[in-house]
Amino acid sequence: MSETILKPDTTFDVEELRKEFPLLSTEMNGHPIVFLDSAASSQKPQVLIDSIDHYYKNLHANVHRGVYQLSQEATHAHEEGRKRIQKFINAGSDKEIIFVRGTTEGINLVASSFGRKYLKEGDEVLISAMEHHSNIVPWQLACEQSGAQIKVIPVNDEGELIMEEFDRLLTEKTKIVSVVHVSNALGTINPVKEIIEKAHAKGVPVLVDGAQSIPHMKVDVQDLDADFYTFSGHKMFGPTGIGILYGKEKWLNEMPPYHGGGEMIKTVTFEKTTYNELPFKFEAGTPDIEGSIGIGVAAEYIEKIGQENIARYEHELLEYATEQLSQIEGLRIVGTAKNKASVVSFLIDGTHPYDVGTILDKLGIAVRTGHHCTQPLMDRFGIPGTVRASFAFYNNKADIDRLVEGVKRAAKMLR
Ligand code: 7TS
Repeated sequence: MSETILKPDTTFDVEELRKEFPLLSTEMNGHPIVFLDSAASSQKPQVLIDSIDHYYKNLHANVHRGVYQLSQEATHAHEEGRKRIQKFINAGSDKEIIFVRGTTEGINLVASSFGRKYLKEGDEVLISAMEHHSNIVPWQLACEQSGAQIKVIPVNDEGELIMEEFDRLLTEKTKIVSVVHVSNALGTINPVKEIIEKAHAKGVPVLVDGAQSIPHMKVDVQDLDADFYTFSGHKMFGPTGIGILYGKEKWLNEMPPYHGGGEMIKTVTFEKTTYNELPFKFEAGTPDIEGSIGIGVAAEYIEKIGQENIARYEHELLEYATEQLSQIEGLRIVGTAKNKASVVSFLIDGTHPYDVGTILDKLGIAVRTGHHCTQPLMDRFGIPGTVRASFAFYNNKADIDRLVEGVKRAAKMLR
């Protein structure tokens, strides 16, 4: 195993941490797995697996409705998960933490509910050219219904937002800005604090897609002053099927419900329904209880390792990977922003990303290939897609060395 890249003045020991992720000791196609697709979904630590096991063996009952002790205990664990997330992102109140299925549902909720209340013909929704499809299509649906229009902040050749264009596009027609914090395809870290400040100066709220930022850096929603911030459990070492929509209380109180059903009501008659208070107004139906517990466990796990440690270590991995991959003849990195998270997207002259990914798979190396659900961004760069290696704190230098060897081999075979 390679030595830890981090300086010895931290308690972070990557080799020890790796042992906490059972899947990292398995094989793929007869080779010890090199997992470089954490941007799609991260692997899971034993502590999370144990918490889910414990929940189903000891705690399971439906929440918010039983007078009996077991249901009250399940409710307590579920609400504890919410409080852990409130603390994790420093939200002002746990009423502002809505459990959703993931980032996709978080954005759909805002686009649908905010859209119904506030968007009308002639209004504009400002997004960026590097959005994931899940931050494009929900707004297209909202615009179709309201007659509003989408405007797009362009990116430069390095894959950074052109902020002068943002300034120009932010007008009195803009009703909401919805931007990604960290690009899943390029790794660019966007200046969301500056975006929020400028939007607020014109009275415009901002939704931030935090799917790729939450696993890699400290996020403080009050410091950012974000109106909405959304992310997925499965990308932050937590379970699938759960995510968070943070929203400022004042917006969530004004916005109409998204889904209708049990839990989200106060009283129902055939003539009229009154809605429950926050956060339940936006949580119709039996929630993902294992998920709410699990995402809280995952958040505490990240805090225990320390987001500063994670960010610093991953930055070193990114620099090492960038340097090593750049030496391969004919390899071009797509996305060279100054401020980047641990994603390296690349192309090799004369090869197709899919073929490179297939050869890497045979060598036990998991990377993502394709458009990464960012087709408009790929169009901007005039490419069909890339090979993408994305790192988490459980990756090490040895993983990158195996990637570099694999890419060299693929290049040789395909050219
Ligand atoms: N936003 C960003 C920036 C993402 O990277 C993703 C998923 C989503 C939204 C949607 O998240 P979900 O959990 O609701 O599916 N990104 C990726 C990826 O890069 N490869 O697979 C999924």
